[in-house]
Amino acid sequence: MSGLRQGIWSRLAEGPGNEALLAPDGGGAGLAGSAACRATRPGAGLTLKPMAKLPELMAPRRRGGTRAATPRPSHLTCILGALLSLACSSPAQAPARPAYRPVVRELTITTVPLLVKEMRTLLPFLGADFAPGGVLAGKEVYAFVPNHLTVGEGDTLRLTFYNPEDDRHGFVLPALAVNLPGQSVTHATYVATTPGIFSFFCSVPSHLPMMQGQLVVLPAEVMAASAPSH
Ligand SMILES: [Cu+2]
Repeated sequence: MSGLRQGIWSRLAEGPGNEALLAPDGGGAGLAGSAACRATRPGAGLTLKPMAKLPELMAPRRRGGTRAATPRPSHLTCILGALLSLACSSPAQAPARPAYRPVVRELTITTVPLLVKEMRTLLPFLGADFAPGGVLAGKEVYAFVPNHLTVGEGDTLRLTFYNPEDDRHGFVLPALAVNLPGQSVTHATYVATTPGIFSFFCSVPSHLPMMQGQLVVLPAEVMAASAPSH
């Protein structure tokens, strides 16, 4: 045993009752120096005890011997103490994020022709599609661009609609209906008071079901949780 190690053993063995922590069969030596383990033994100070006791302490415990009668700290007590110490030293919980503050969002939506009758010269197959019995009979394909909007609960949406071609459209949301004349720019305001997923669509029947989209209104709690923490 090195001099340093011997010195450590000597100091740890000196306290009354500390021999239990150092006993080879006790397994408590690893915890002997921890604050948690010391906390389970109030008064177990480092008062002097002759070094001559050490061989006796390190000797195998006799079956039914006197060492069994010596009060010993429970290993479970030491472990629980160590865990308690770790829990007490863990950092405090992060402060709660501030509540979401609704914002004003400027959103621009353009109505775009995708497959319309005016394209039959450019795309000859459309002649068959728009003919009676064709897959687009009585319809034309337009789109709102963008057709998916995501906002926060309580946000105010300042909507600007561009309709560059000569057909009329209409933008319909719950509690909102906006007429979009041909070759016009139209403004509207909408307050997203209710969280959820809401479909919007064109009010012209021949443009359905193609011309539609979704407005996603995220709950204020979700918006607060996704906001930067600084
Ligand atoms: Cu339309």
